[in-house]
Amino acid sequence: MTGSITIETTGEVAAALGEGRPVVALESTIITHGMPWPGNRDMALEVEAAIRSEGAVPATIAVIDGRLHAGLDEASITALAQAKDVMKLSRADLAFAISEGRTGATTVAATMMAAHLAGISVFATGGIGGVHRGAETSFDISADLDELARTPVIVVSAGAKAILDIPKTLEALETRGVPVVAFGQDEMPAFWSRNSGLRAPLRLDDAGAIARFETTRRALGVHGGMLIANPVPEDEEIPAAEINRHIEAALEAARARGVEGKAVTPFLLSEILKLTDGASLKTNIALVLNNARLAARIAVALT
Ligand code: PSU
Ligand code: MN
Repeated sequence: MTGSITIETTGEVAAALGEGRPVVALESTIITHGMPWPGNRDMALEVEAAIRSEGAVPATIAVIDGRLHAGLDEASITALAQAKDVMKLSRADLAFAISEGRTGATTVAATMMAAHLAGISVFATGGIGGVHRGAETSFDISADLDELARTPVIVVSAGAKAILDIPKTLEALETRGVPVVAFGQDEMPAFWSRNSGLRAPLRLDDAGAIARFETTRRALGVHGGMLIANPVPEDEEIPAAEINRHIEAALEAARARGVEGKAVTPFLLSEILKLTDGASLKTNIALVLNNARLAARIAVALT
């Protein structure tokens, strides 16, 4: 049997897509696996409000009881933020959750797939998955990187999470032909902090320039997505030297407990939350909000 999947949208999302108005996709793994309740629900709702206040429509992506949604109402977001046993879905298992009637949160990779299917070309998140430290032995490289190479969606992030190997992540993106654009600075940001010590491959300073780059890529027939690396606001960052100590401790805890596979990223994020006494969560929320605002401005500039 072949056919197409019905995407459930809210009236707000359906109307915007139908009229060609700007829409910004949002992922849900950050809600279910990235932050604890109730901060996760507050973050999800604040991010939606930030997108609306910039003149775009938010579409949070998730699979609920086997149905793929692009746009969730407040009650559904609240339910998802408290739900137990939610799958973490990437390219490998998005269809599995649908065929088995399961509930799953979408990672960057699965959110890009769903956004593209729904006709949404801009997506805001916190940090993408990438090449993990020690990947030369663990082979742990996020499917987010291959998705960026193949699916035409602009992903607005605060860079790759600093728990990763950022130089190797940049190399892997370069190999795959994914443009990485730092926003408003020369340096690649590192999620909780504005600095990584690495120069970003490209730099642009306003949403209009990003939209022009995207339309030029399309005109050239270049396939695939692009990554915008938007530094966290200065007054909300955790300086690199400070967060790096906690990252080292969290990585050590993960090794000691033998945490593997899909569990690695959620485990590290929750360890760092404990080690920083909640400061990492405050910064995480601030950077997602900052990315949502920029994504909305890019979506507006594209229409
Ligand atoms: N950024 C966050 N919190 C998260 C993630 C990113 O601030 O929870 C999620 C994203 O959904 C990303 C995923 O796609 O982590 C990467 O997981 P993995 O390394 O297992 O591919
Ligand atoms: Mn992995």
